Amino acid sequence: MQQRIEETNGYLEAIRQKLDPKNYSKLSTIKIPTVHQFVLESINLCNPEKIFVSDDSPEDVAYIRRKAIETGEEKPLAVPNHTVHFDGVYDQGRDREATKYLVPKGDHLSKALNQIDRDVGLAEVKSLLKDSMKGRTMIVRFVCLGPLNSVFTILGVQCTDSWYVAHSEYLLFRPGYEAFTKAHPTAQFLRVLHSCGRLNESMISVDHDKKRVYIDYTDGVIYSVNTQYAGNSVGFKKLAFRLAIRKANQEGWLAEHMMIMGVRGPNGRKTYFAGAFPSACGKTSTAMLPGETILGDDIAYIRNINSVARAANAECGIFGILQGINQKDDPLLYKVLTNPAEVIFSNVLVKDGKPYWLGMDCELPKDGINYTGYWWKGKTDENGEPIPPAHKNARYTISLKALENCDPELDNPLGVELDGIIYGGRDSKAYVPVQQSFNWEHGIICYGAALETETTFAIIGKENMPEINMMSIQDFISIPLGQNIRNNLNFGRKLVKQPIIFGVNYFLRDSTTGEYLNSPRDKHVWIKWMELRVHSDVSAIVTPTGLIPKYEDLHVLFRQVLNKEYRKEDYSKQFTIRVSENLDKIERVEKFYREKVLDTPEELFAALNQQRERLIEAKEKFKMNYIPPEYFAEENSLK
Ligand code: SPV
Ligand code: MN
Repeated sequence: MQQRIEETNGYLEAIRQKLDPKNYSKLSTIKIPTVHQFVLESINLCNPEKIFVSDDSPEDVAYIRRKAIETGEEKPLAVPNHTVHFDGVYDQGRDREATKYLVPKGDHLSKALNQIDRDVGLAEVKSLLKDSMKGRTMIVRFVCLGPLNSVFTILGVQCTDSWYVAHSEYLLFRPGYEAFTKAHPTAQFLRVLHSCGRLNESMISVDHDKKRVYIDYTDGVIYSVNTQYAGNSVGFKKLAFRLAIRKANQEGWLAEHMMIMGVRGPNGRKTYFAGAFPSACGKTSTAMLPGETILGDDIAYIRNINSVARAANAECGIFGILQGINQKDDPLLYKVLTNPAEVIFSNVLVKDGKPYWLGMDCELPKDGINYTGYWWKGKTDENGEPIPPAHKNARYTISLKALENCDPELDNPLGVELDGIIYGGRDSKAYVPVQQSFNWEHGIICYGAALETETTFAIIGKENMPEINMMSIQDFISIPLGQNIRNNLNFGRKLVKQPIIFGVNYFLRDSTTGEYLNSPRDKHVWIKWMELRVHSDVSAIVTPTGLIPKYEDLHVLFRQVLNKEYRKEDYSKQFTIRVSENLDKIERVEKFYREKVLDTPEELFAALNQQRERLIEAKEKFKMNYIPPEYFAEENSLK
């Protein structure tokens, strides 16, 4: 104890030389020596001219907002409280190549994960961070992931030289300063050190070839440098998520890339679902379906509380994709994006103080300012390719509470009881639009672990490449992949009441014309069907890949939810079981887990094998490769 106090004094004493009395006082109110140590080491490494410690007071929040504009990291737009931020041309998404785990000697991560020797990586990233804040201010911010004062709470501290990053965090995370001041000196917390690196006159990071995002899971620290894109720089989003997955693994809970929503059923009933979808596969748009409530759109913590699965949102805001958002399909979000609630737009087209994005259902201006600077229709990049007016991955950052349909349980320290879990990929060929698993194990393995998707613009690199994205956390997982499957299997086995697992696929295409078989709005019908299934209000048809809806039930729901006449032939096409495509999928999944994952549980191969056998049996029985849903029998009776 004596030694710890001396150490505390040592760090604080050294910090005192570098901070003005006001900022020093904010920091010294916190009694956690490791906080002081982290701040001091960050100062010593990055060498900022000034240090600003935010205590989350309204003045501090307003100051951060003002500085973001004063420095030019954000520009005000015509609507009050709206700003725009631009990221560099090479910094428009999460950067898989630049993002690596620091692996200490003797430790092994799955081959599928990008990694580097810890000593080598630390030396590299620290050399890039050296003096990176010279002449600038380092902002120290405290956040709370999950509701405050809750079993879900994880504390975090970030040192960054970006006012935009600090501002975004106010919208995205619950304030953590007060919790830090009350925490025990030995409290555990996550740490993020970020620097934009060298900036050009437009305040954009220029050294993109030296972009590095390194995750030191040994010490719970994230280093991010020469990048501004929020997915790489707002450390508490996807980067801390990786550390949360590790913590969850050690402590027996689940940290998931999932939205959480309340779905209304008959007689005022509300049922909570969590849903995992890879980036840009419909996660946020599902969570925001009109008439339902949104509790989270990206990261869910799920715990076993009294043998029931309960979920909380790690965040309290949204960093969402703008492409395709319009007044007709997204009325509530559109309202927030056009009214004076606080919004940070990024990588949109700006003309006369108004933001524009792709698919917003209005004519876009012929010129303006975008992520490439001044833009005009016909502007091309260095390869002669036309530059779109706004980037596909243009985003908005808002607080969830700005939305009228924000769920009232957002800050409930006990989270909400989960009745359903959804896995959704981007699969043009095999899986039907919605199906229910036979049981927990089948759902975890055949929908979760087998989740495949085609790559999208949310990640830098080639689009439309099929790949396995286990439970949609492949990009974020920092524990052996097989272990993650085992954790999920075990989590369910300890529950008295297991959530029902569903698989959805919004991207199924016609096998001959290549056209999508569903409209984006159909997902609302699927979710209402899932809600009814959770309560055993409708029966289902048993197919080799899962339980699918009956035509009659969907017909009613299409009428109720979308006021649309649902045609039998559309149902038949959408819910036809495509045997060879499903067998190919099983092959790919099996190959991935045999070749890339060393610790795959045998149960995974067994469950895939059973699915294969069911498919082959059906093919032989009906003597066809495409089996329409009418060929399969209804489950015997309601559960
Ligand atoms: C995603 O891409 O999954 C996002 C945005 O939610 S990012 O912060 O980039 O991860
Ligand atoms: Mn996400």
